[in-house]
Amino acid sequence: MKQESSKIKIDTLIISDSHLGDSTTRCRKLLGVIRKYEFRRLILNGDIVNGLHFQRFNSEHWDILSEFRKLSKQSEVIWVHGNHDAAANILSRLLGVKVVNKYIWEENGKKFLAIHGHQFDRFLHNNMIISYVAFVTYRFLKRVDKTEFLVNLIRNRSKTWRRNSLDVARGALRLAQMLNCDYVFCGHTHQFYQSKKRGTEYFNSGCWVESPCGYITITANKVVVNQLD
Ligand SMILES: [Mn+2]
Repeated sequence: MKQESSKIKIDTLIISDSHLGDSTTRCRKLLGVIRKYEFRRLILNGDIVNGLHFQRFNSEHWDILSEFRKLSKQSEVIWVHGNHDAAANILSRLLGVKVVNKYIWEENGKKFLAIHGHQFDRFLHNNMIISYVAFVTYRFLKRVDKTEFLVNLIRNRSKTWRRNSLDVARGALRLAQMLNCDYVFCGHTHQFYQSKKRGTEYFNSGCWVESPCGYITITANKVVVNQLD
């Protein structure tokens, strides 16, 4: 219990797109963040694991999963389904976490919504095969190009990527307004992004497989986007 007191107290921690099983996940940084805070609620906002490829998990990937298991005994841990979370239903029982398609909670008079965001990605839905090829190519590039020069170039130049980021924000804001939510949180695009529409605020929590990586903290309705190198 000595350790607990040194932790920063927050209401909610949101992370997304850790893609555990991918060799590029920033595991140590992610573990550092999970251990730095004391929270009542941890939202794993999708694409936490990379499909069903458990053989690709290294010891750090497993460490993170066992941390989730530990946390689920003392706080609320919610796993929101992402498009790469094929393993969520299997793992959730092991970890003792709840798996949902979207999650709504209320606190301090405000209503919050967490949803991964692939539901609003029109390109992904209309071009399943192209999307898959693009994803595999992108992952390959990330593996061979250690400097991430090419990956960043593609990501920054690609109109599709930018449009997806806007699509997701727009779709998420629309749903949040339908559900009378004040805040909506997504992942999926791997890009930090914030926007606001008629009083509803949208936040994208980025990812853990590229720089910058990061996460979102909420304390007394104050939302902070934290970016790490
Ligand atoms: Mn996704």
